[in-house]
Amino acid sequence: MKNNIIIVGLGKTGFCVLDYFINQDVNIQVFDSKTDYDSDKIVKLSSNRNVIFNLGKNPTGDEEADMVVMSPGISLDLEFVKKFISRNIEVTGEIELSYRYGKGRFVGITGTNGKTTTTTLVGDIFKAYKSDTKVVGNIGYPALEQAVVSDADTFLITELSSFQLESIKTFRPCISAILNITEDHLNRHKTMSEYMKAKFRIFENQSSDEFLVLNYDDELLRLSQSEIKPKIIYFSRREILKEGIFVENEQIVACIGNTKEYIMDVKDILLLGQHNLENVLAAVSIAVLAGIDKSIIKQEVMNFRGVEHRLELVRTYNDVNYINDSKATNPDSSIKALEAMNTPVILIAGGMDKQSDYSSFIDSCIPKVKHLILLGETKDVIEKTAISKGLGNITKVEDMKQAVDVAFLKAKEGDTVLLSPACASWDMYESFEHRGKDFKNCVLSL
Ligand code: UMA
Ligand code: ADP
Repeated sequence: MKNNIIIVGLGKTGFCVLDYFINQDVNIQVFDSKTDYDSDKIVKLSSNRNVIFNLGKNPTGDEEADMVVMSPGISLDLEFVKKFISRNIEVTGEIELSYRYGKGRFVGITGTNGKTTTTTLVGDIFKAYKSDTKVVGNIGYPALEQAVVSDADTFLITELSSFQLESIKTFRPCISAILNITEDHLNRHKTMSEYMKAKFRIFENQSSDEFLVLNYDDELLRLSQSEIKPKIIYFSRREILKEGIFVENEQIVACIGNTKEYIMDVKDILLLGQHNLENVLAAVSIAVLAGIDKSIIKQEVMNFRGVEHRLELVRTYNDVNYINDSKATNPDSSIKALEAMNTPVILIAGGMDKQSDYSSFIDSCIPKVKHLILLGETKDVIEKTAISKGLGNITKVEDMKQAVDVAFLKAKEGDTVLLSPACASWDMYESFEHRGKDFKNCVLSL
């Protein structure tokens, strides 16, 4: 009898999983709660007799199935998922399948913030060392399509979200890294402890000859080696460690076993902000543990200019810097953006409500933000927190154009206009990229 595969969600992940199974001897049912699909694509795929599309609905949980592959954006708490699980049907995700059906050496990178920046830099370093390296995962390229065409020694540098880690079973990176943990995605994970539990799954299958890279400066990540199988290697920008990757006399140093090696000067990093120093330290740690020569590491870090929508300088106009940090989708990332600013700031913030607490974010605004411009679903709740803490210079607006126009009027020579929303974009935009592009267009047309 043929296996019955159910794919839930037809975004990037769903299409990739469908591509994988479509040429196999299995029956596939695809579900997506949305109806507005590119019908030509669906019609073409429907000509494969082993696929049935169920658009405009989720499964009920009563369908015949041997495996259910969920997209990461869909909660595992939904009733139909519980029903499948109670019937002992495997509910899994695309990251698990890439490990199970693919080849290659996975390097897994997670954390609340800095994943894409770090993953991109690690990718650059590894590609300079081994040109067949692939960069995949939450960064926007499902891992499965690359893993199934990789060789056993190909590196797959994989950005992993808590959503993706929630559905792994045997996935096992040779090196894993957790960059930091702060509050995010509580609308999905409900509590910080559930969110952390999902993140910590990244190392659950690693063995004692494999590595877990952790941020020593993040108290939530000072884990005890006795409770964890992989060897922990810490990085720190604040402290000199007995073993690990750290900063000493403004130099990045790697101290592993009995070997202490100078890697590069901190001043040669082009990225803004202390948080980016942490991202560089994490990337250097991973590269050192993979045995990559320090000259390659240094050269790639020195060439790295960051990723679009992360503290990206759009334009200097009338001696005011306009910076796009649209990827700041939670309070901590915007706090870090503000810490990296050394001028007065006109801040544009607000977006989709993820039930975050904005108190610390407002505390960080107080010394630097001379005017706060709020838009999106969270504008009232952020305003309330700001007023309760005495931050009064606030304008609420309806769209990005108005936000940029107000910012332009408020900004004086030497100031910075910063879009760093502290919220996701989905209340007004398709994605944070779409929001960032809107900001850039408004700024460029000033
Ligand atoms: N859907 C249903 N039923 C539901 C809810 C949604 O069928 O009950 C459908 C939607 O109609 C949609 C599909 O599910 O068609 C979307 O699935 P998805 O949200 O998992 O999106 P993908 O396109 O598969 O993208 C996912 C990641 N998205 C999320 O985790 C939300 C992408 O990360 C990732 O790049 C991609 O897989 C490839 O791995 C994006 C993201 O925002 C960038 N990630 C979050 C973040 O970084 O904060 C975690
Ligand atoms: P992620 O992929 O985890 O969302 P990104 O590298 O895309 O991370 O950066 C997202 C946002 O977080 C950006 O606004 C960036 O300025 C900020 N950020 C980047 N690295 C860090 C870090 N290590 N700690 C806190 N915030 C960070």
